[in-house]
Amino acid sequence: MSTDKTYDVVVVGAGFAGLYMLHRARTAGLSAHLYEAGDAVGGTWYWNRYPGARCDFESLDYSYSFDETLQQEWDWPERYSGQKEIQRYLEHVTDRFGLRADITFGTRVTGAEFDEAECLWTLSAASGPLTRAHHVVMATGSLSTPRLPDIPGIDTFAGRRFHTAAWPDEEVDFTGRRVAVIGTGSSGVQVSVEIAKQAEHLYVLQRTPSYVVPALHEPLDAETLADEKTRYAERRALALRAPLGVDFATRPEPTMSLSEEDCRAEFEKRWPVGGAAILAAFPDLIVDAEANERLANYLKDKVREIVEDPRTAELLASMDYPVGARRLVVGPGFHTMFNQPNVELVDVKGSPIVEVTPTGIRTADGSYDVDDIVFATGFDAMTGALLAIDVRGRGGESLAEHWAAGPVTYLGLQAAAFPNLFLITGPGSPSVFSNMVRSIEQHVEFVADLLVALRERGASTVEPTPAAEADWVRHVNDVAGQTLMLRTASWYMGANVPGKPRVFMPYVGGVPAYREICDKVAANGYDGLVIA
Ligand code: NA7
Repeated sequence: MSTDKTYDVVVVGAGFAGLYMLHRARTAGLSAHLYEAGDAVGGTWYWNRYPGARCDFESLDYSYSFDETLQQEWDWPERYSGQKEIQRYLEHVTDRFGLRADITFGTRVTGAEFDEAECLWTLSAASGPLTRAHHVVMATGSLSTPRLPDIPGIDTFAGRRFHTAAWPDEEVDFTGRRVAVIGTGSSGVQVSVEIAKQAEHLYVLQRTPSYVVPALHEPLDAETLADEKTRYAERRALALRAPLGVDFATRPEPTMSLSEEDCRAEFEKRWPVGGAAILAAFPDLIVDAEANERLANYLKDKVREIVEDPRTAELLASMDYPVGARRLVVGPGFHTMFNQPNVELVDVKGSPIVEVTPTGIRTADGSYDVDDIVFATGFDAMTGALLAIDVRGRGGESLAEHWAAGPVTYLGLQAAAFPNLFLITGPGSPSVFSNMVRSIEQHVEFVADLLVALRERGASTVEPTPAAEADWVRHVNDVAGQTLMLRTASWYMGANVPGKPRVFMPYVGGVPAYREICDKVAANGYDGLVIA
């Protein structure tokens, strides 16, 4: 590949963020190109094609809002879309806006180096230099670097081994097989429910139990969909005012102003609706420990109601942290699944995994012979994909060096000494603590407007001041400290990756508060950013 071409913008990653960024850059009249490691668009929704992979927000919310015709013409067949449907939607968006011609697939960007004299980034892949660009937008995803745990003997296993986030293209049949699923986060919960339908025996290995809620998985018939579409503008407007970027009709009163009975009645109303609505029942559930405990107790009681075996129920209900401090898992059918005779919960907190053997898994007090192991063991979240690229800014400083003590950014969008480098849903943005698509649209629009402002000013670089970066990191931490989010270790703070610095990464002040801050920054001529 030649490096002769110099683009205004190069985008890395063809998920929701990268596709929209490419579109906005082109509409702003900028020359732009996108590199994608996979062979198709989709990002998260391209890689996570395990059975049961489904979005935990309704598609009418988890979809682009920037184009009225697009949202009117696209018909979501189900309320919560599965992976295939979301992938189909993103393929449609790619063709509808003519983006494909500006995308190179099958190319993993491995390096990005800033030349201070020329004010240009050079992007490279393992095969060598790719191209040059004035601006680089990393749309590499928050949960895109899968993690295999450091369990001794993993490579000795003689059966089939899968990771939910690197699932094979072809259908995998589990009929008649003994299967172990390691992990009970969103992926483990979803995949287990599907595997249990086929497997002769399924062991679900649980270390930390999750709060799991149902979801109203139902087809959207033509009439319902048409009705929803007439109210799309209102739905989108409400979403912009909602902390999670989805309107859940949160009651205005603080939880503890109601009796326990009235709270339970509200939770009970929301339980069959499913999804994160229950966590948004009252405004203070993630802030007030007593309020949170009411919800926690309600959710634990639900487990005991559903799961017949009392020991299994107690293990599934043994959460010792606030609801929402780890990602609430939307997993219809998960608890009921444990009433099937072929499904068994294995407590690997009480009896940790010691090793993987050629025939299965050995824990401190047992052995489980299996044909297949499914690792639903999560991601190096928020920084993994960025640090997998050798990014070098001013003075040759690497992003890895800049983030040695944990990721630092201004607004989650830029890092000091990395001019013209932008992150979409980076650490310090609401990203994983919001409806991703709402956050993505806001970030992309902010960056696109900024690029236009640079062009209008005839400026060649933009980067945050170290002071603005430090202030933002402090603010993100202060906001998290006012919630219950720090009361347990989680991937939100890098705790699932040995050696990763513990820094709370998402901005949890809510999508509207974040947007207001960004809007003010822009209105003040881009406070905190040096434009030169
Ligand atoms: P998560 O939520 O990070 O879940 C990973 C799970 O794997 C979690 O239950 C972990 O337990 C478990 N795990 C990881 N390593 C081990 C070992 N060594 N032994 C036992 N169990 C282990 O990832 P997901 O893919 O489910 O979901 C990620 C996000 O994607 C989700 O929040 C949605 O936003 C979509 P642990 O908690 O570490 O005790």
